[in-house]
Formats: sequence, structure tokens, C-alpha cells
Amino acid sequence: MKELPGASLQKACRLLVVFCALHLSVVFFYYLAGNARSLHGHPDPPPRGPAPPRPETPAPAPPQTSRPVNASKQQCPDPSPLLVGPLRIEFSHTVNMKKVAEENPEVREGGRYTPKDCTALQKVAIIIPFRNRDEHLKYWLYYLHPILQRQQLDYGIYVINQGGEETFNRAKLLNIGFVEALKEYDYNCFVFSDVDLIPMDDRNTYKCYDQPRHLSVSMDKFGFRLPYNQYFGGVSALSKVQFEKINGFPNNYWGWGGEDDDIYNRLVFKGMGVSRPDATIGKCRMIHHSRDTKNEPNPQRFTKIAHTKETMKADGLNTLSYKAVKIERFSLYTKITVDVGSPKS
Ligand SMILES: [Mn+2]
Repeated sequence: MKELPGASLQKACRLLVVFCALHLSVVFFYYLAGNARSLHGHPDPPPRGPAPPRPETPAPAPPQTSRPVNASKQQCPDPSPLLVGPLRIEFSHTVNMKKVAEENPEVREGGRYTPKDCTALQKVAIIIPFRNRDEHLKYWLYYLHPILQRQQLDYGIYVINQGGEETFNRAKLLNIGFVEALKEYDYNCFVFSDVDLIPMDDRNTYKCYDQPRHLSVSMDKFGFRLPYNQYFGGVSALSKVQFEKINGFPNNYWGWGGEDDDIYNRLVFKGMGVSRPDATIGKCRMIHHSRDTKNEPNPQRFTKIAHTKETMKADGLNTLSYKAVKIERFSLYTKITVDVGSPKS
């Protein structure tokens, strides 16, 4: 049957009206659904005032989307959406290591962690020079594991324990940590942290940047200020490339002081600068302690840091010698006890 022109126009109009009604109802449905989600779905913004330490409970994982089982993971977003900002850090309670391990079930043996839902931007080895500071280490692990997980880093914790009774050698222990960590995993970033320093804001990400990073810029010990502009002590981060460029750290600073200034000089002589977080994000607390024995101020430190430019070629990664005495993999960290030799050897 052949239709008249008028009838076909009428049919087209009717179709258009039906289509518009359908469109409107779909829009209205999504409008309602969107309202309902914003009323009930969004978490409250994190509280900023003093509160019990929040990092204890691991942040909820992002909702699982239905993705094919073998699909390659996406890169983790930068910055991590799990960060909460300022943290309350205090050292009055005692830390039960078994409990800390239970509270961090996703940390693997040796203190290793890899984000489940995304590929970490960096593989970070955290190196802690150590001797006889077990109480401090407990606080460090208690606070840092939750923070580092929220930062979505693929990380491992290496405590480099100086065996024997010789004078402490912080920088050499850091060199050893670099070498030992690389034997275990393909790390591309190294964070060197004193055992008694805890960040007060998880936006201070323990990762590497274009320039070597100084992380502990605003310590309570120094009235939350940098003690001096060239200060590079406490917590710092160097990529593998940056560390190798400066031939690692000096091996010849025995006792307290100077080695961090030598490292700063090395960076400058190799044409690098220091990157830092701002004074708010870079706040951190130091656990109070008295001076360790066998770590007296090094009287040679001033003469030594005056000659970094000449000494750095022949003192560092290329001259590092030590003996790994024992490697222990605990649930929250790897402890490597080393014989670092003595000043004369
Ligand atoms: Mn200290």
C-alpha cells in the first residue's frame, strides 16, 4: 500500500515525540541516580585536627571494577588518592610488633609491599642505617608502613645494622643498603632514612624526583625549620641514576656529622640541585634520644667536607668493601647485619 505524503509526515512527528519522551526519562533517571550517590556515596573529608593516629587502619581499596582477569594494571595515579594529609605522631605508647604486622596484612615477608590495584610509579628501597635502636625502629615501622602503602609505592624496607664495636659509619651503611637492595629487586629509587624520623604528613611522598630530594625539611628538633640551606641530613631520596652519578656516598666518615654535607657537595659538583617539599608537608618528628656511644662527633669532618670534589671519585660506590654477616627477613623489614671494617682498613 502506498502512503499519502500527509500521513507519513504525521508518523514522523509521532516518532519524534516518542523519542523525546524517552530521552527525557533517561536523563531524569540518571539525574536522580547521581543525586543519590552524592548524598550517600562520598566519604567525609579527612579530619585535620588532632586525632588518634589514622594510618593504623589501611585505607579502603578503590572499588573493584569488572575488568578482565588478566588485563594489565593501570599506572597508579599521582598523587595517590589514598593520602589523608597531616598525621598525629607521638611516641608515648609502646608498640607491639605482632600487632603492627597484623594491622598491615598486605606487607610481605622482609617488609615488601606492592599495590594490588595499580602499577606503582616507582620501586623504592628504603634504607635505614642502624645500631641498637630497636625501640625507635618499632615506632618507625608502626607509622611508616601504613603511610607508604597509602602512597601506593612498590617498596621494601632494609635495615642495615652495623655489627661489631667500631665507630658508627652512617654513609657507608647507606652505600651497603643500596647494593644489597639491588641484589633483591630492580629498585629505581632509594630513600635513605634515619630510624628516628617520622613524617607528619603523608603527602611527603617517599619517592624520587627529577633532582635529589631532601624530605625531612621541617624537623621539630630544629623548630620546624631547615637548620641551614645546604642541610641534606635525616631523610633523602635519590634515584638509582642520581646515586650512581655521584659515586654513591662517602665511606670514610666515622662518627657523627659531616657525611650529609659531603653528599650535598657531591650533588652540587655533579650539577644537580636539591628538591624539597614545602615546610608544611615536610614536617617531621624525631624521637628524642641521648647521644649514642661509638658515634661521637667526628673531629675530621670539617677538613673532609672541604675536599669532597677531589675525594669523591676515589671514595664511594666504586671503593665500597664490607661483609654481609647475616640477612634476616622479618615480617615488617629485612635486617642485614654487616661488618663495615674500621677507619684504618
Ligand atoms: Mn637522631
